[in-house]
Amino acid sequence: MQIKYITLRHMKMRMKKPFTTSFGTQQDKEFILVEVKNTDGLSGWGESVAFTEPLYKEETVKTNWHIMEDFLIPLLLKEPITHPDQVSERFAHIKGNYMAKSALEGAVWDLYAKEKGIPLAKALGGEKKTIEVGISIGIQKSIDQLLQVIEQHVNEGYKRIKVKIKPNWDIEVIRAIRQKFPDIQLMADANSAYTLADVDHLAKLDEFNLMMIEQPLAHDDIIDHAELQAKIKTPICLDESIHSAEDVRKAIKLGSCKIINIKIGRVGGLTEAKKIHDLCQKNGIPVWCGGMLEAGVGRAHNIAITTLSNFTMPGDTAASSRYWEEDIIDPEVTVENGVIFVPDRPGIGYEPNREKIEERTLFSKTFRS
Ligand code: OSB
Ligand code: MG
Repeated sequence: MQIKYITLRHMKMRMKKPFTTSFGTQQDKEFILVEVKNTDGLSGWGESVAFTEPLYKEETVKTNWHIMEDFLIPLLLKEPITHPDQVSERFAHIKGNYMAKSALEGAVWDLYAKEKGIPLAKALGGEKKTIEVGISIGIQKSIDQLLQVIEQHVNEGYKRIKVKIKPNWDIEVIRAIRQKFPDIQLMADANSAYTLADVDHLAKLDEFNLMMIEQPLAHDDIIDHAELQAKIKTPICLDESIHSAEDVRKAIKLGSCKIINIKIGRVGGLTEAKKIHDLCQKNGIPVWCGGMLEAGVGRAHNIAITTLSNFTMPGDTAASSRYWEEDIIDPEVTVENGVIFVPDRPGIGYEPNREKIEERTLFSKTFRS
C-alpha cells in the first residue's frame, strides 16, 4: 500500500451530557481525526482517543499532533507498507505516545481492509457477527439520580452496567445499586483514585458480587495491584496500567489482575491489541473493550476488535446517540437489546460524513509523500 496523503483534523464535538470520573468532568470533546489516502484515492480513517488534558494518562490532543507531525507521519510516508502490522514496527523506536501511534495505525488498518474489500473485523481475524455491550455511567449528583440513569439503561437492554467510583462515592453507592438491581451484571471503575492504604475499605465491595473493580490504584502501577488482589475477592481489571503485551505478561506473572480492559488507543494500536488479546486467551484471562467517549470512527474500530473470540465480557461501546446529538458516521452506531450488529461492508464499515466532519473541524493539515 502506497500512502499519498495524510490529513489530520483537530475536531471539537459537544457531548449531550457531561461525563464525570474520579479525575474530572468533560463535556466538550476535542480529538484528532486521521485520514490516510492511497494513490487510488481510497481513504482509511483513524481517531485519537487522547483528551485535551493529561488527567486519564499523559497524552493530550496537542502532544499527539506534535508526535504525529514531527515523528510518526514522516516515518509512514517514507516507504510503502505491505501489511498494517509493519506500522507498529516502524514506530517501535519512538517511545510511548500510544494514542498518537494508534490513530495513524488504525487509519492504515482501515485502508488495508478497504483495499482488500473485506471488513476490518475480518482483517483482524474476528468472527463474531454481533457483539454484546454494556455502558459506563459517570458520577452523578445524587444516588437517586444514578439509580434513575441505571434504570433507563437497564431498560434499554445494555448487558452490563459500569459505574464510576471515587472516595466518598463508592460503598454506599454500590450498596444502593445492589438493593435496587440485585441481579444485573455490575462493575465499578475507580480510575486510579485509591492507594494501598484503602485495602480494608475496598474489601467492603466484596459482598456486592461485582464482576470486577477497574483500576483502583495508580495509573502506572502493577505491583500494589498484585498486593490488593491477594487481599480482596472482587476481581481486579487493569485499564490505565496496561500499554503492551509485555505489560500484560508482567501483570499476569505478578497476579495484578484477573481481567484486562483493552483500549486500542492506550496500547498503541490494533496490532498490539490483538497481541494482548491472544496472550490473555492463552492465560485464561478474559478481555473486554474499553471506551474513551469516542466519536464514530473510534467507535467503529472498537466494534471491529471486539469480534475477536476472547472478548467475552460486554465492553463500553455504547450507541452513538448516548454521547452525540449527531455522530460523524453513516449510519450511526446503534444498540438493540445490548447488541451491536457488526457491519459487513469493507473497512470500518461506517462511512465518515465529510459534511459533518467539516462542520466540527477547528483546523486541519495535510501531509504528502
Ligand atoms: O476509564 O474507562 C475509562 C471515559 C473517559 C476516560 C476513561 C474512561 C472512560 C469511560 C467511558 O469509562 C467509556 C465510554 O463510554 O466511552
Ligand atoms: Mg477505566
